Amino acid sequence: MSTALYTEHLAHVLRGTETALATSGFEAAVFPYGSYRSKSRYDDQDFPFRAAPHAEYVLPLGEPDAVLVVRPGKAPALFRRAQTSFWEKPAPFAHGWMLESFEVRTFDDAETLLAAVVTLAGEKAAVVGEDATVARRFPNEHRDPTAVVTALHELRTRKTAWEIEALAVAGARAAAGHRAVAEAFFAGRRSELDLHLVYLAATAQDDSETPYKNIVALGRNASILHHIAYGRTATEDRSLLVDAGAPHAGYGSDITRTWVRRDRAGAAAAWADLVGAIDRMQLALIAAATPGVDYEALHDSCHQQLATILVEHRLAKGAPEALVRSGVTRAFFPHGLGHHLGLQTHDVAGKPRPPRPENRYLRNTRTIENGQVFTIEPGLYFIEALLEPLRKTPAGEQVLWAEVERLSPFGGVRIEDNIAIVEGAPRNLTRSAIPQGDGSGL
Ligand SMILES: [Mn+2]
Repeated sequence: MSTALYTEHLAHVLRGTETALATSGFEAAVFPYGSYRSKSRYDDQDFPFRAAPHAEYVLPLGEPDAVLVVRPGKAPALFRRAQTSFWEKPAPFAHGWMLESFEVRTFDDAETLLAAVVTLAGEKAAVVGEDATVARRFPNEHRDPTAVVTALHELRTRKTAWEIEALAVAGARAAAGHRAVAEAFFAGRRSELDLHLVYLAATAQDDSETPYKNIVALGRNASILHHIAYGRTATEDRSLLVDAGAPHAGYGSDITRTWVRRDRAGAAAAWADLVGAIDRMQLALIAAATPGVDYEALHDSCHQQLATILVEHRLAKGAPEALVRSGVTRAFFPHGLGHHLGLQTHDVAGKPRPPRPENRYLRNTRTIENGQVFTIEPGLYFIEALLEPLRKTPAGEQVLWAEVERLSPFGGVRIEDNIAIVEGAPRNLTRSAIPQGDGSGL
């Protein structure tokens, strides 16, 4: 990745931070990376470390106990702890060259480090992040001031060229895992746990390093939207849903693929046809994701198109508009079309206003703009907990239950790509690295 792109990114972030400070009466910003957190006060084990996104936005260091201080017109300062423990040693920072833009100070103990942070930051510093050890050194009204936090989150909704590159690299890394899992699945019977481990090996990730817990679901388990209780035994299931990402420089990809082992004119063939229809719809929705389009309108359009697919695949009957109005499409597709993506899998500030009540799980209500990165992830599932109540209502008469029964063993389909809006057009960061189609092959 280009050093020039990062230099440009850093200048943009520092400028944005300075503006956020100036408009809210602060003269410096303090961004702690955070510390290890205990799993339980009765235990001495910690959760795997996750660095605070506000600090990572400036420098993706990923290091516990480090603190950044940003002051207008000055080089940003990085305060680090010297690594003196003989118990453990963190992985070296993979992008050491980035440190050239920082004034780096190293301290043997936490107390001296914090005192130096307070001194350099001065009396008009805003501290942004959850690290209580650092925050309590500053007056209450200086901790996470709403105006500063809101401005920084707003800034993060429009990615720099460097961030988009990082997300593309994170996507390519995840794609290698999706490819390996698909190959293992097509080669023969495997358990969900086994496929999960294939993914980790192919992406060179430890489980705690994935941006979010992998979802690996065979057969009916694909109807569990966040299935992470992996089965330990190989099954005869002909369908597989994998929702898994990978990190790069603090940024994480978020990709879902649905695969199917076809059979001759049996239910698996019908299922692959349905996956193919969802795939064509997903690509059409991506093509329609251009600046000025309201993301919630895209979500609504998805429901309209899903209704037509339900009718065409003989899962429901009647007018598509009626299937949307009566809530039938929502029983098959209960989640949102997508969310902003960045340092956080569900990135900040994607929802400046709540969605309409019928779209309650939608995480993106922004108008699409240049620089945004978001997912487009339509799905269709056979979820017992949603279909059973539907069956008992008048709207349930529009559903063709025999076909629902026949396809239920395949669980569900979700197809998720990561999209960057660049120069007025959607750029798919995912498709060139991992195909989808009807899911019956790579
Ligand atoms: Mn997602």
